[in-house]
Amino acid sequence: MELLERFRNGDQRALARAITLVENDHPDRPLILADLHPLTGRAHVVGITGAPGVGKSTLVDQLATEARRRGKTVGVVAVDPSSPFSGGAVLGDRIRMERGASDRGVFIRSLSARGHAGGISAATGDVVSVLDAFGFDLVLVETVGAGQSEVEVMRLVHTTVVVTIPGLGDDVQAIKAGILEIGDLFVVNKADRDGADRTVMELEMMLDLGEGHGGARTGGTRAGVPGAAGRWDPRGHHGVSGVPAAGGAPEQPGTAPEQSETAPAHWRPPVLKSVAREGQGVAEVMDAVASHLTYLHNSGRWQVRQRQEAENKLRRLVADRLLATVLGPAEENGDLARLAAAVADREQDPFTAARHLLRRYWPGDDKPGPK
Ligand SMILES: Nc1nc2c(ncn2[C@@H]2O[C@H](COP(=O)(O)OP(=O)(O)OP(=O)(O)O)[C@@H](O)[C@H]2O)c(=O)[nH]1
Ligand SMILES: [Mg+2]
Repeated sequence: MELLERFRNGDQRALARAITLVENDHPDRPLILADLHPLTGRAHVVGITGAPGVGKSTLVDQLATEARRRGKTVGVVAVDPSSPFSGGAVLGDRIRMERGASDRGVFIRSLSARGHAGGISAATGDVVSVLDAFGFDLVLVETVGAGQSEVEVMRLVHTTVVVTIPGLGDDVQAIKAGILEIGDLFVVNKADRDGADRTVMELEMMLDLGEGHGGARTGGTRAGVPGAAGRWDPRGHHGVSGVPAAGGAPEQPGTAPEQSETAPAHWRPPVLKSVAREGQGVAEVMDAVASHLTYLHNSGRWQVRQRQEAENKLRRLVADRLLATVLGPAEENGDLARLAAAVADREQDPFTAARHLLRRYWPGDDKPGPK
């Protein structure tokens, strides 16, 4: 395919086109993703999430700039729920106007949160894969927290940055409710406002309380805080359970930062302050993001995660295929609607109706037996 050839040669217009095809579920989508698969698995994918207006886009913008300063190329995906009418291209245009057009090491894409057949997380995952395949060192994913779909989007990433602002007592409660588990690092942005230190303290306390419960994605107790001055907390050096200790070489050449001998086998999310609008604290956030990547490699979590993601993908593909095989024809010839009506009218129970559909539409001779 000519498009993929241009893609592999680093043509950003081919990249944009590939994303559009994949995002819109074009018939070539499986072909494109299959073809690009060998090129994926190298980017460090970082999610930036938090309540509306806390400064995520500003921070993403600054992080992208900082990454470029460090010689890394950056792809950005913004899942933008606030522009349902325009399809959410606002942020991309803004950043592109500010710097993107002249810098080939940055690429920004907005995704509308609506209108994706397989759901926003699947669409985001595909776009992340395409950016990964294109060769960006860092892929930043901005999404508004903390609904279920955002949590799903955050499962796609290696490192989740949760952004909050001072004085949001309720926000801290919201964080406690769900986001605490998925945050690999916390940023109190708008630290130019009163109460930033207090919010940092509250978050630290909650993280200390949560220690021992383990994180949803890190999967172990969280200890080993990279302190404010970048030192590793000695708590990070005690016993490890179930995870190979530090020292393993990174699986993915070219993306890991300098391997640190002292990187902990446990990760306790650091809490940092920033004034994203002024660029303050951004380098420290970038350092923490890089430290987390080192931790993922050294602890063996990177590889575990890659396999998990591959398994999830396989499960989803098989499930989608089976659903389409069984329900596609049933939908077309009205069987599904007819049976649904029968169930709704209490003429038939849903179990019998489901068995009927499976017997009739399951491919091959090995029809599923009665259960
Ligand atoms: N005072 C102050 N304002 C900031 C800071 N960072 C961002 N802002 C402002 O906060 C507002 C929201 O910033 P965005 O970056 O658009 O926030 P967001 O979280 O991406 O917003 P949504 O995508 O709509 O959820 C803008 O007016 C920014 O200029 C900061 O550090 N201090
Ligand atoms: Mg934003």
